Amino acid sequence: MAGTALVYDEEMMSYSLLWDDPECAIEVPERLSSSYKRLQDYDLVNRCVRLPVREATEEEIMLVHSREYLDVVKSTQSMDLEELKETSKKYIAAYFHQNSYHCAKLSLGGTLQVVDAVMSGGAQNGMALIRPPGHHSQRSASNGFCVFNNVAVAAEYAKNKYKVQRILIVDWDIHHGQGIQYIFENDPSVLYFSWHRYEHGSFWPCLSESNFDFIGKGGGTGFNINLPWNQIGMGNADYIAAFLHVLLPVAFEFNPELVLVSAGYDSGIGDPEGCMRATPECFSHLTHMLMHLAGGKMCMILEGGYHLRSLSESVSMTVRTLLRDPVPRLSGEMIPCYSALESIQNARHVHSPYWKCFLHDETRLVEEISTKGLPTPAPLDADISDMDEFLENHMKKILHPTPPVTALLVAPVENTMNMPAGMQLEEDAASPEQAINTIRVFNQEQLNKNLLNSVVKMLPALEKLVNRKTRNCITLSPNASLSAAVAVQQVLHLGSERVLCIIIGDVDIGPAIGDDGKTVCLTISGDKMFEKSHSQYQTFFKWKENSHEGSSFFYALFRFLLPLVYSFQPDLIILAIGSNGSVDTKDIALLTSLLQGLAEGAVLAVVTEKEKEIIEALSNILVNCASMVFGPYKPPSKECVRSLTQELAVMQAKWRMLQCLAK
Ligand code: X5A
Ligand code: ZN
Repeated sequence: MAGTALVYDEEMMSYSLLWDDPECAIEVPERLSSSYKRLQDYDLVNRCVRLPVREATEEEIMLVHSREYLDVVKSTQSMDLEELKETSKKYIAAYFHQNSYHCAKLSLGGTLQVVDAVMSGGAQNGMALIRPPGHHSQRSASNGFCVFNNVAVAAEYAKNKYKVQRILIVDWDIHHGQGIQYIFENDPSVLYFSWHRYEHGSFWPCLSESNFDFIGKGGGTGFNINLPWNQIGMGNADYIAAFLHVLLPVAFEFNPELVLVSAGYDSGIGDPEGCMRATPECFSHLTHMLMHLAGGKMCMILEGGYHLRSLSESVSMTVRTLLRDPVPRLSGEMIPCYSALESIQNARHVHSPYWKCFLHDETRLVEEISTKGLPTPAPLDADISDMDEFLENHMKKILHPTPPVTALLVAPVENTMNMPAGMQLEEDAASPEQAINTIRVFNQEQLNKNLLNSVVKMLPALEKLVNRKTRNCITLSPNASLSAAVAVQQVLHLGSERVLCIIIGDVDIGPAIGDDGKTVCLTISGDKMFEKSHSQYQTFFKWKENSHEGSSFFYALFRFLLPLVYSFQPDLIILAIGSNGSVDTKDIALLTSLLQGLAEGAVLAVVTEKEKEIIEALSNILVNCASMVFGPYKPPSKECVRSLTQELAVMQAKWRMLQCLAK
């Protein structure tokens, strides 16, 4: 298994601001060393494949930049202080030092090193800890501390060298990467997504083309997605909603071959520029979701991030997730704010002519109120007097030891399947008396010997799952939905407080699941359902692919399933898969993999014994080494959308992440 590449070199700390300029003073060399130090403290550096930096060549720089601009930057090497100041003044929010040119070449070269590692298969994914940053830089201009546009050059480089046809750039820095936008605005092979603090145009760089209605030009129309934040204080729920309702559906429809992330962390809590409140583990979730695109080929390229502790914690969470450690549970209430919903609604509306995933929901514009000239809101986090201390406590709270076992298999001894490396076979079994006690709530006729046998083997595994002795578990059963019902009851008994149960396929359900407020049960079936009680805790929709050339399940995932799960925030997930033909194995695999981002990966998959293909696919997902290729995806059929939309209406009043219209 190819791992995670990491580029870092202290050489890129050898330039800094030489004069007084409050705007540029935040971009300090320690941004790099403190991030690296934190990675070391978490013992993450050792687990990465270290790559050396190199200087980018002139030819590489000129993939995006003009000869004239390159010569200007080059000439700063031999300038004196006054000349450096003069040159810096020609640009907006830029500064040069005699080592700027050298460091900018290392920064870009380091970026290309990660791209090479990921594209050649030397690494699955990677991160470049570099400075100067790049996303504001333009063909012939430095801007916003950026000299060369690292990510834009990386995209051109990947297109030329590896013949990549579709690249997704995700810019989660809190500033608009207008440089990247300008470079690719006509180019349909690069899909650029940026969210940014905007405040109706009053926040730097104060450009009208940063608004949601700039969607690209010519052949590139529809391939530029701007999500402006019109208020400060956006947090975890807002960022996750933006991914679920705007970026991910389009990204899956686009089906990139490579993902580049302009990974700026000024969008995190405590940052003096962004004034947002997303906590470090939010970046784990964003990373985890993006890992399902492009067969996992993803390069994280550092951009901004000016609160050293927040930056370094968020960088660490990103790298941990690239290394496939469990994703911590998100903190805070999962309710997006009104202003975030306005932005999301508007972005979806302007893109609905170009992306079929948006065709099925009502979209309309929210009236824009200009707050230009109004006083800026009071600084946030006044409630957090010491941000460093807050972050230290916060990280202690959310980070837990990784369970010693990743995946546990519960199977009859005569099971002949090939276990993937890393999967552990459950040896313990409960006594038949214990099992009978546990399942006595069931009708006697449902209790046959085979079911009893599988429950006997499942009970000790549930204990290990609840007590984090294993991260996840897969169990084979003659009747998946009955076993799941037993499991729900048992994990609640063992102390789980919020259990999500998803049943796909057969709906031969035992006693009602989900009437206690602690359980949400969702059933997905291709057939007409029997009548069953229906509430905000028990829901079902019909799903059937009408062809086998590509599936459209991603629509159900992002429009319904994941928003529901993110609202509910389960501490354990039970996924029951009965005999079915309505949801493709690949889609069940994608669902399982995405669900691992919740409940710290505590997923119990209960699969009907005869579904060999599904058992094998899920085992590979759960042992955590499969870099599966999902997709390509096609737009959903009207029929599937209809059933899902009905459920949405019932559910979204309670589960607020489902909402994607402001009013
Ligand atoms: C890379 C980055 C910010 C420039 C802010 C200027 N640049 N006010 O975050
Ligand atoms: Zn920034």
